Amino acid sequence: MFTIMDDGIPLQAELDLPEKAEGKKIPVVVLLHGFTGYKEEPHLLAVSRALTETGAAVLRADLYGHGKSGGQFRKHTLFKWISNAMALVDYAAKLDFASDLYLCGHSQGGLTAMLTAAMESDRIRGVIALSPACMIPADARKGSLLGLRFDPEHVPDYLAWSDRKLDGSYIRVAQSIQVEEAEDRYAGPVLIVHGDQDNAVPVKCSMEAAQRYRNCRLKVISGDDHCYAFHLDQVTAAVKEWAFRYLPGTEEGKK
Ligand code: FER
Repeated sequence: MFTIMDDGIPLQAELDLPEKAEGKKIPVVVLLHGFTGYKEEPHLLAVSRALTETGAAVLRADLYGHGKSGGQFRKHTLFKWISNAMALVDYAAKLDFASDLYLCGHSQGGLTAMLTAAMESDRIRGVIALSPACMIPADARKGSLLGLRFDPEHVPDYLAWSDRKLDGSYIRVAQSIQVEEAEDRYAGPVLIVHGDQDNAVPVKCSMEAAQRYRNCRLKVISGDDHCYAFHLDQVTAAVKEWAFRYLPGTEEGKK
């Protein structure tokens, strides 16, 4: 583990490398976890392994207020996560072995990857969004997050949910985000993977996003949930297949 700083906030990170890098330039994928997630979640490790097996490097990090990184959970926002993602992309771009850069994220991290790719469309060559939580901004505008109702025009100081709190700033930031605009601004290739039994983020969100993107492949995993408890092998197979096609230098069957 090592530290990447983002404007005074330490982000704890790991770099996963292919077994044989052979001193050549390889693609680097920045991998983002979801809400309450962390960089060692099993589905993230599986996706990272799938990518390194194709010959890419993966930079995984705990984002603001999560895992071992700095910041308080209750004070995290999508703006802070976008800033973190941009800092991670900056770090990846400076790696001496880096060729092309990619963003991958799960759920709220998938949404963050989509939003950041739109801002960095000149240097992000592709996006892998795993069960992306695209509905968060619209839900925040409707006054419904985490199964809680609130007045969207009089944002509460915080939402209390389970034994945690989430400040109103999370809601205010989410309300300001236009996901469709980000989808329209990104012309590179996108892979979206989503289980059709996901109770946290409806698969319909990904169907809409896939329609809107100019160049998107949607892989719906039949019978799977938000973190792929049932068919993680199908997720990693979809990621590998897409990587062979869109990450230069990756190879089928490469270890
Ligand atoms: C919500 C539904 C899903 C929400 C967040 C999520 C903050 C994120 C899920 C994830 O990242 O896994 O209402 O509100």
